[in-house]
Amino acid sequence: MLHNTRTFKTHFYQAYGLLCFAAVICFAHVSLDAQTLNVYSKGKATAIKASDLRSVKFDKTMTIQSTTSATVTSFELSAVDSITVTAAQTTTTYKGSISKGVADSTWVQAIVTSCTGMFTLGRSGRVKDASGVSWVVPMAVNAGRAIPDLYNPCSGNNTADTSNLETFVIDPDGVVITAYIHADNYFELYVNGTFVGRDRVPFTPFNSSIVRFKAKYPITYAFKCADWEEHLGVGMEYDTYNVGDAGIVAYFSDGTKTDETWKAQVFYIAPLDNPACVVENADGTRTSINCTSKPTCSSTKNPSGCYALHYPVPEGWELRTFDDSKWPAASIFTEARFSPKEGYTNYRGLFRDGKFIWTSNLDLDNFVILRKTVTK
Ligand SMILES: [Ca+2]
Ligand SMILES: [Ca+2]
Ligand SMILES: [Ca+2]
Repeated sequence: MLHNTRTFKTHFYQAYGLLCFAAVICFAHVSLDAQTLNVYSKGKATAIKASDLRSVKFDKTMTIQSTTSATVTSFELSAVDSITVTAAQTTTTYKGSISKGVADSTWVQAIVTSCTGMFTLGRSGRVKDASGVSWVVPMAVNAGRAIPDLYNPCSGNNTADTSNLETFVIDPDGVVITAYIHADNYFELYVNGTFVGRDRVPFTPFNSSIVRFKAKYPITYAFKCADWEEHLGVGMEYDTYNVGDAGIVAYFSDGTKTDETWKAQVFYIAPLDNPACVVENADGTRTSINCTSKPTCSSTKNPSGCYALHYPVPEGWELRTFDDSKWPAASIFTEARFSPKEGYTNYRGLFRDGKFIWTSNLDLDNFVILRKTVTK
């Protein structure tokens, strides 16, 4: 019997302990609904969902019968390297909500509607999670004031007249600050809880923005940002189903700049072959850093096989009083990785030493909020 089968490794005994073992192993006595039996044989892994298991029989072979079909899977015991039981990921495992496939409704979000350069119309979409709740992707947009472009390839260089730039008054007794912002692809800026404005171009071309406002210290900056997408709900773009990347750089004339002192939290992660790669921490933070940025659902151009994770935006995220102490620090990326376009490279002097920031995952984290409070 099995005890004498030396080819089984320690893993097996972990699995073995979970199973109701006899000549026929009956799973009715153990709750394996959320588990998967993995059999590793000759370097190849076979995964069987516990819910699909009818029986497992050991003789000289390991024979697995399915509940859903007449399928019988057999392994030569001498060729089995190990057996493990892993917890399968189900919707109930996550604080985030899981959707699968592309949006079931879409609408145009763009302000710019035509362009002679590289132009992709910005569309928004709605995807439903398993419980039927709708999520706007890549993020819900504030349809208010659009910030002037510093640079927009559609309309030519430097479309903002900085001498006549309007000053948006947030606090009448505050100081006047000018901000320069270059985002891949879209941002909204909130200062001291007030919506200052939004990026004119949600998707491409890659523009940059300039905005002047009056605000009083301590000043809380909050960017709501999206890596825009064409295949809405699955985080991919173009006919190639490319996984798009993101990032933002900004400099404020009071010396504030984007850097690692900002906080960054993700609210929409896609595309994923399996949401199990996303780590959710007890403090409510999460990271997709362990997830591949080249999922199979992308490389096989199969958006219907892609998953996404969505998280609700907490009340008051833009306010000075909002507690972001648990949020992860922003990650810094090199210029080569971020690959800024002319909206930045033609105006390096204005952006000074602002750094390229995002959450830890520039590829899969598509809706991100970045925050920083400056005290003077
Ligand atoms: Ca933009
Ligand atoms: Ca992306
Ligand atoms: Ca992008």
